[in-house]
Amino acid sequence: DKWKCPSTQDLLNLLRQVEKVLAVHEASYQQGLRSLRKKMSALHNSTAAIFKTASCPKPEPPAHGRRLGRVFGVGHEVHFMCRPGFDLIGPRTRVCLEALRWSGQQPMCRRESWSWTTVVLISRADLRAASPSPSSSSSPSPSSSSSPTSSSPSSSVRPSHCTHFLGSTRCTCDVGFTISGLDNNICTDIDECRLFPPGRLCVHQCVNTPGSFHCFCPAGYDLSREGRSCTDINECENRMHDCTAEQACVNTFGGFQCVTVACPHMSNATYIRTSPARCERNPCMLGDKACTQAPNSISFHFLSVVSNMSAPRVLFRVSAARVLGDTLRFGLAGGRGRGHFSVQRSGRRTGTLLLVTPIRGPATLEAEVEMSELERHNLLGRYLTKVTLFVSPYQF
Ligand SMILES: [Ca+2]
Repeated sequence: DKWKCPSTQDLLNLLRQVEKVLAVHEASYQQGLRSLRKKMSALHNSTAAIFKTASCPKPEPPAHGRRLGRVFGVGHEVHFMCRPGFDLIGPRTRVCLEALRWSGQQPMCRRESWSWTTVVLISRADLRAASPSPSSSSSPSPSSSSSPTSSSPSSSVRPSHCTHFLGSTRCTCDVGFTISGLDNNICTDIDECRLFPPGRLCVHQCVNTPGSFHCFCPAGYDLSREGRSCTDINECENRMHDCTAEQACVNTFGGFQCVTVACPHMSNATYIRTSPARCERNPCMLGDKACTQAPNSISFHFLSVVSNMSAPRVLFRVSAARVLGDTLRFGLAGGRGRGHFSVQRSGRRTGTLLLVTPIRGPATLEAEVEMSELERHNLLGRYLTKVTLFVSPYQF
């Protein structure tokens, strides 16, 4: 009786144990499923929320103008225009950025200058007719008087606040206004834009407003937080560019450029792209001298600078990673606008591309820096670096 038959009781116990284990597994499986469902639904809700709110706040139309465009989603544009007789100051188009704010700044409509002057003259005449003559009251207690406010807050003429005390009168004006030269009762707007030399108050454009002023930036810039200088918008990072998949987007001051890196086609040598901005020569046939004298590699670099940068200044450095020969030579091989550049050695293995004269933008210049390696006056290799310089139309 080596094989003892298990008793019914033993079998029942075993079955119960198996049942228990299964029940535990089932419970934990159910719990896992529940938590997975919960996570899925949370994820679904949050993505739905993102898609629902992925739009910029509704942009207001400027006073005396209108806004075109009703879709405020990311990447969409709105356009602005002014009523006849008004000039648009600021950007004509704004794009909803991924940060859920509009590019550029809110534009305004300014009355064309001739009609602006007319309005100022009329309101000044109205005020003079309405304002009482300076009182010569000898009342010992100070009394205040303000001219009737026929002027709106947007008027460039306002009544002064005068205090009469013991026969003398002191008149003050609101901030941004000054006593008019003719009449103590009238305050005229200070034109801050004329008070300061161009570029001092606002880096780009200054527009005088009654009691204040406003700075505007050209398209491609945002007004900075302090309200006077302009910050370039990075169109490449904000996906505001229209470069194709084969092109690279290069951010520039005031815009962007779509660039294509194409390897040269030469009769004596062939090239292959080894990285987004580098081409290398395919191996030459033995004894093919024309091929071995063609550049071993061509690298492409794109630089963005502002207009009228002071010179001389270093733009770019070219270094040899490893040197096989006994001599390295650096030189300017070619490119558009050669007169602006020079190449100097700045170390045993390094050459420097210098800007030698300032460049007034907008302009696109190219410089080709060549590094050649020699061993006992025999050419071992040539390495070309093509530098493209995008010069902004502005000095910021
Ligand atoms: Ca830009």
